[in-house]
Amino acid sequence: MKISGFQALTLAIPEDDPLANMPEEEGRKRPVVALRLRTDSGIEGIGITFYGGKMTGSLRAAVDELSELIVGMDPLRTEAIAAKLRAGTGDSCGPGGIFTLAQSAIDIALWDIKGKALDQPLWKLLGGHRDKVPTYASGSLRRGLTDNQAQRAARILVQKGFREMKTQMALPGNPTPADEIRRVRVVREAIGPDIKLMCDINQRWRPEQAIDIGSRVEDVGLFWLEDVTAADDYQGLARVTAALKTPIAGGEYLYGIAPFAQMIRHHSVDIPMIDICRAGGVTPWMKIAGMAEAFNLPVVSHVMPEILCHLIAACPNGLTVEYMPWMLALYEETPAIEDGMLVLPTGPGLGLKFDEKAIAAFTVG
Ligand code: SMN
Ligand code: MG
Repeated sequence: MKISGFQALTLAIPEDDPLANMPEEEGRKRPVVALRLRTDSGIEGIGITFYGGKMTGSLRAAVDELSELIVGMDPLRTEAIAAKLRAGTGDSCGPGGIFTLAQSAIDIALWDIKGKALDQPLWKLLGGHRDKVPTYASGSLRRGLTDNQAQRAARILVQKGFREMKTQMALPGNPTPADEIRRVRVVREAIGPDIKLMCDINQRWRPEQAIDIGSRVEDVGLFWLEDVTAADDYQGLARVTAALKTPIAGGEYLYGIAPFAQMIRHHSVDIPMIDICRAGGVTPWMKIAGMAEAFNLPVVSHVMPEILCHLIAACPNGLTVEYMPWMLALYEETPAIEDGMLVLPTGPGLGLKFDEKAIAAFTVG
């Protein structure tokens, strides 16, 4: 089998909140780059990547340029293709950034092709540890909401059957520690003691703030506190991780494989979170998960549950899938949630088909 061609598309997806209907800003769109990778056997693989803001045009150009390089290659040889991509940039595109983001769309599409060629769903090809995985609602309980809105949204998520959900601290404006603490307490109050609650800081605290506020919310029983300080401050993160009983998660901002070795070596986090786009695709994502497994650490996914459910289900140390619904509208069907668990698809590859009407409506270039 050979790669015979490709089509990349730039899409703008409405930024709605299908889980709790609490959109941040009505009418705003989220830019992503979609890829169809075609083969001479008629099998087509799909991939996605995104920046989230400006430079989406540059990312699209990178996906086009890198995809051109691999036409004629065997799509099953993912490592040979990775080497070709790196060589194609003169081996000097840096360890991360736009290269790994673009590579990710290609690598995801290659694994979709592998699954389709072997007529097996991706989660089985990668190890098939489980056919159902825990999942948590994400994207609704944002820091910009009022306490009341956050409580209302949290109750909606519980009513919808979610057993796990993520909120945020590092509130906008000039919050006092008391304001921060109040937010997680009111959300906990709304959902009761049995729902797993995570909280994301998105790198907005200093280590000292994280230790101060984190220690004052230990009794809330957070399942994890995420990205409490700058993602590459491995020692600062380690200080927070050592100081708090609450598990610390982080890693979504790291590019490629090697930074995770630093993060793990410094005991910076209890729970590595791996972003597939920044990692560079399925192949490096699984390598990072294996590295964490060797250090007795669980791993969690970041966004795109329709794709990441395969990876979390495949590995023995996959903890839970972030159910961030941003891109679900791109597909005809996405994995169902039953009793708070994501049910893995049985179709080959990713088990996803683009909804062509939606794709046409979202295409901007
Ligand atoms: C997040 C950050 C950037 C894009 C999407 C989501 C957030 C999360 O940190 O973990 O959900
Ligand atoms: Mg996060």
